[in-house]
Amino acid sequence: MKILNDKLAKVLAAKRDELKAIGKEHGDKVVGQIAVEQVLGGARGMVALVCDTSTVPADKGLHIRGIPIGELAERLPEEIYYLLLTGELPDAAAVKEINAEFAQRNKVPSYVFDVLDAMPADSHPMAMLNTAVLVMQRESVFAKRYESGMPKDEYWQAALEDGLNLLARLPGIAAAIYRKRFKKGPRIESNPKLDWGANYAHMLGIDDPKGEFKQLMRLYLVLHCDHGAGNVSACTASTVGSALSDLYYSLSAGLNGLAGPLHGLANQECLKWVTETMEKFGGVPSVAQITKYAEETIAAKRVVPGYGHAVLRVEDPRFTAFVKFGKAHFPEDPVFKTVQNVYQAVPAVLKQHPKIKNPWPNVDAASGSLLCHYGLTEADYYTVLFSVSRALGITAQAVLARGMGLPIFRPSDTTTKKLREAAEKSTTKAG
Ligand code: CMX
Repeated sequence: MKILNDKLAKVLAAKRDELKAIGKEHGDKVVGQIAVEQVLGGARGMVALVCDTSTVPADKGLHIRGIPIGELAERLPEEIYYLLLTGELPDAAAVKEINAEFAQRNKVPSYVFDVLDAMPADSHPMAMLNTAVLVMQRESVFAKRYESGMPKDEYWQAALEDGLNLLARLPGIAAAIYRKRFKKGPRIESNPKLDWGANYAHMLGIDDPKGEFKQLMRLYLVLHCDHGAGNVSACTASTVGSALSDLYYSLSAGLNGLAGPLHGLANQECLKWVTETMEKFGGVPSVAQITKYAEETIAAKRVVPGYGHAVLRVEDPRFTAFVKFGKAHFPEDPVFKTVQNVYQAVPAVLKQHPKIKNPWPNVDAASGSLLCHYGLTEADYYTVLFSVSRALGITAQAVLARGMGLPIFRPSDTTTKKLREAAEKSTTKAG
């Protein structure tokens, strides 16, 4: 891992100096204000985290290290991992090194499969994945080295070891969960000749004569890799990691957050909503029929999954990239056509409700239709795919956080009474 280690050592040393200098020169300066509605509104818009891996401008969507995600859609997930960590795209030698590391580290301890076998057969695939990650905690290099007195400036190297081991094993674990949970037959051995995404596709066992499903998996793993630090899964993982809990604890914690229907589970909910409309109307529903169904969903005080976002105020570029893939490969697929009709119908419905700040599709609105086309129809599994990808960002953020020496996370709280008193005293309005 020489190339990546050497590069990171340089990048992180510079980053530590930069952060120290900012803190020393400007530590007492004010960079924002907090309105009462933010305190009551899930800390929306409060800047309290430092994250260099990616940004999500509300009017543009995900950028990885300054590069719009749409421009990275043809890249391999391994390249994106290097980019997330170092800020630069890798050359061929660096990609080869990461692939070799993944291939060398990918053996899943057999007790992981014993634990999965012992779980109830109807366990949610996300509960299975997060249990598998957590049960491997005894493998943590960080935890072992911490116990034997590791100095602070080596934390990032130990976190990188844990990150690489986890990323190497996750596809095999995730594929095994798919095959076990949905009775697809025995586990499929990994193929060391394949890249990370293609190997995951191979181990899932989806029939793929033209290699298109492998192509989709690479795209899927790139598009979901990271989304800043404020989202539930990244924020949870970094909070847990800030206590120096190792990546097995922190990744599992973050992915438990991803398993919520307002976050990563929305891809499962979205496909279910789309197929519900198809069942209700007996085929590909018209825009008018979907409009009515969306209105009924909102009237029943439910959300339309795959639409809206806490930060974005435009169509999610990851949705755009998925739709481009569908149009190029199977424009006539009925589920895909329904997703496009949903896109024609739903924003107009959501715009009727001024409280909904973003009527546009997010990443989860189209992905299920593409997976379905290739036979991966089990929607309950979709958040596991999302998780394997998001592990790239979460583990990269952890390496950087340890390398930058970020402190334990400890925001402050207030009581309802004190909030009211402070608000009544304040004469300043946000803006
Ligand atoms: N359908 C119906 N109502 C919606 C909605 C949607 N798609 N999006 C937002 N709203 C509602 C909210 O539930 C909220 O209602 P209440 O005031 O009654 O609680 C109101 O509009 C205001 O919400 P907002 O400020 O626009 O959005 P939030 O930042 O509170 O929430 C999100 C963002 C994503 C949770 C929300 O848009 C949503 O629930 N969308 C559907 C679920 C989904 O697709 N989640 C995946 C997001 C991407 C990801 O993290 O993976």
